[in-house]
This record gives sequence, C-alpha cells and structure tokens, in this order.
Amino acid sequence: MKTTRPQLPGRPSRHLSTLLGAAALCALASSPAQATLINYQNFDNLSAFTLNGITQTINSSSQGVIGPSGARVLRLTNDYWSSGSAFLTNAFSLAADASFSSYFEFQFTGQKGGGADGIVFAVQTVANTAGGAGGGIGYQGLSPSVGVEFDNWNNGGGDGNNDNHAGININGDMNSVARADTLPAQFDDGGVFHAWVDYNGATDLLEVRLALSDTRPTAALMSHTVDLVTLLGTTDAFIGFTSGTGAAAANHDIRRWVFTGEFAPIDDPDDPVGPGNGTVPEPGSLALLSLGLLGVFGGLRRRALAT
Ligand SMILES: [Ca+2]
Ligand SMILES: [Ca+2]
Ligand SMILES: [Ca+2]
Repeated sequence: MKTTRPQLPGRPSRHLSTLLGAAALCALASSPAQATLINYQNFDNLSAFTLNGITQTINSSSQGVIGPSGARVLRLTNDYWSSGSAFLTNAFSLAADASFSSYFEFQFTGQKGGGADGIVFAVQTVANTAGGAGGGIGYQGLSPSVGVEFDNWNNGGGDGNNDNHAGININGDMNSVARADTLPAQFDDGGVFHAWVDYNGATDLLEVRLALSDTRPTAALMSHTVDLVTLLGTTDAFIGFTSGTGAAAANHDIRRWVFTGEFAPIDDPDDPVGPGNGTVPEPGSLALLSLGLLGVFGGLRRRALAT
C-alpha cells in the first residue's frame, strides 16, 4: 500500500528523481537522520561492489551483463558447478540499533538441467567471500551471517523436500530457520520476482516479502527475530547477493536493487526518494547528493555512484 506524504520544504521534486533516472545514488550518512540510500535501477556500473567467484568473471569491466530485458543486470552465476557473490565494498553500520529496508528484483533464466540453485540476499562481516556451490547457493559456510534464500533445487529435508521455496538462513547453514514452501510462482518458469527484506533494529524483526509485481505485499512471507549486531559480532555489515549452481544451473540475475538505511519499507521502487516511500532524506543530504551528481564531489563519493 502506498502512503501519501506531504511535500516537505526543500524536498526535490519528483522530476529530480526522474532526472536521476537509472543513476544509482548513495547518500552517505553524516548523521543518523540521513539514511544511506542505494538505488540501482540497472547495473551499468558495479564499481561499488566487490565481486567474488564466478560473479567476478561474468561481470567484467565493472559492468553488469545485458539481461533479458535489454538492461544490464548483476548476473551472479551462469553455468554449472560454480558459486559467486557481489557485496557492497563499503560496510553499512548497524550501530545504534540501525534498521534497513531493501527491495530487489530478480529473475532466473537459461535453465540447464532443471534450473538451480537460486540466490541469497546476504549480510555478513566481510565483502570478499562467496560460499559453497550447488545447494550451498554461494552462501553455505559464510559465518557469521544472515541470508534470505530463494531456492529452486530440492536438496532434501533441509529444503523441506521442495524445489521452489524461500528461507531465512543463519551463519551459512542451509537448514533454514524459517521457510516458505508456497510461493506465488515457480522460479524455474523464468518470471520476474520482487522481494523486500526489512529489518527493524529496535525489535530485531527481519521480514521477507515476495511478489510478482513491485507492489509490496501487506503480509510478510516469513520472518525471524535476530539481533544482527549480536549475531555478526560487529556493527559493520556487508550487504550483497550470492548464488551457486551444480549439476543444474541457470542465469541468476539481480535486475534492480534499492536499499535504505532505515526502517522505511520501499513501496515505490521506481522512485525510492519519492513520496510513495517512507524514505525522505534530509534536505541537506539531498543537496549534497545533487552536488555530487554535478561532479563537485570526487573520489569516494563518485566511487559510490553507480552510473
Ligand atoms: Ca529447479
Ligand atoms: Ca536447494
Ligand atoms: Ca533451501
């Protein structure tokens, strides 16, 4: 459900957001009130990521590959017996009970041998590792960590004997602590899926939603209570995606990704700084953002921009 927010003084118009278009923005937080915003409407530029395993080979030249729609995607895996991952190189701080909300769009195409093994949205303590191949989905063995898996291969009881499920996993263990066995469609059918992962740092509640459109469902598909700072043993969280393949494979693509460093569920992924979302950056951070796009800021900031 979209909520209408009053236009705040100093907020940029929707036109500015449109102007920014496919540009990925990263408003670096300078105070708790100014949430980090990461907005990849495509993956023309992967320079903010650390790519690992096969993902580094697939996405050469710091650019995603052309996906089925013609836009560049972050392709995590594309062939048999491999694992790979992509994590943002800069840590997100979970200090002071920080929360986050994230939306991503993904698609599995080019199935080989029935399509496997899926993707995982992962939070861990380093950026430069990928886990096990096959049923490990590039996540197995990453510890400490939390992962949200979208799994399209039945590896047995740990998968609920289900070749089309989602799960919440802890510390690289593929036996999910929460699992959803009924999903809106089969991953192997090659359609586009939309997922939301929201973490409330005050209540420690992690919620996952999944849909076939970018309208965020009211009800969570699954949830789990976990204090991420305690689990990770640090406030530095590295956020990204993993994938693995085995005797069956597919192209596992992330098509879009929006991440905001506050509990602000992303109801309007096309326009994440717009009035449809809870995220309303402070006027100051938006001014910095605009200046950054005009090229006044170099170095670090530019490195964080993904176009
Ligand atoms: Ca499959
Ligand atoms: Ca599996
Ligand atoms: Ca599983």
